[in-house]
Amino acid sequence: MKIQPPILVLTGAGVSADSGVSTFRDAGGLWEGTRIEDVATPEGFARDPVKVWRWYDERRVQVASCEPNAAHRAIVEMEKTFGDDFTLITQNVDGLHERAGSRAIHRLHGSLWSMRCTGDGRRFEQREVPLPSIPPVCSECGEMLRPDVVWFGELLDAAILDAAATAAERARTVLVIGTSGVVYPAAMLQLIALEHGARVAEFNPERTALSEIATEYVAGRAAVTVPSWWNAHRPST
Ligand code: BJW
Repeated sequence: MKIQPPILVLTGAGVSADSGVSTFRDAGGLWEGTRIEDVATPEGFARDPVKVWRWYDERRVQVASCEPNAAHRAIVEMEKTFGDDFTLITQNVDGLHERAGSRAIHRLHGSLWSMRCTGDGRRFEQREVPLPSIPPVCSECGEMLRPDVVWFGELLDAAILDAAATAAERARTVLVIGTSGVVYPAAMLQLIALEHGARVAEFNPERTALSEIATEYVAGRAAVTVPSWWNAHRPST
């Protein structure tokens, strides 16, 4: 498959798996032994904010000890090569793309490193791990803070989603890396790109619904397959 700009890269938890960050739905993943309704819905947070905060803080501690891998770094090279003709859209909240050096990122599902006031909506960056107190409270109004992530049943930021949909419509080449593709509206983006005639390459050790309709399916771990694909397809200088 020839690489043609504009390029769009869509990533999910699998891109960080080789960094030691757990995925959600794989065996041994984050949700094994946990009820999704308890930790990934606003209702679960309303029922037991302390439990939810402990769960997120454990993830923050885990991710803080992980480093970006060769897939994250290859994506940075793509951005440097294609400039404005490159877009990265991630479902991940771990911040590893940013730590690798990616700059133009649309984060669909928020960030582990930001918290939001349940009273006035104010956002706070918080990188300290573990959190000094659980649940954290707003320094301005004293209300409880919540993780600044998007849970099931919540709307994604409209501007981010619009920008993502536009990038999917414009893209000629799309790389879909490490996502099960079962969560909407994120999973719609690869379908929009295909409908608009983009060539889509999927990178995943397991086949997904996308594998059947993608232009190319690359089996294997992202930290191996993505740099190797990029080396084979990067424009020669
Ligand atoms: C490797 C690897 C290696 C392993 N290398 N790969 C239309 C149809 C049906 C339902 C809906 C719909 N529209 C909306 C919905 C409802 C819902 C939804 O999608 N439900 C489905 C699950 C049925 N969506 C929503 O509620 C969204 N809101 C919304 O649409 O609002 C409007 C609305 C509301 C209600 C009704 C209708 C409309 C919000 C979704 C928010 C998702 N949030 C989460 C949590 C974020 C915070 C946190 O991180 O805790 O986002 S859920 C979780 O799933 C997280 C992830 O970003 C997301 C996707 O997971 P991902 O990244 O794909 O991970 P895994 O674990 O699933 O897969 C990992 C993959 O990696 C696997 O394939 C492995 O094989 C692979 N892998 N090792 C490469 N080394």
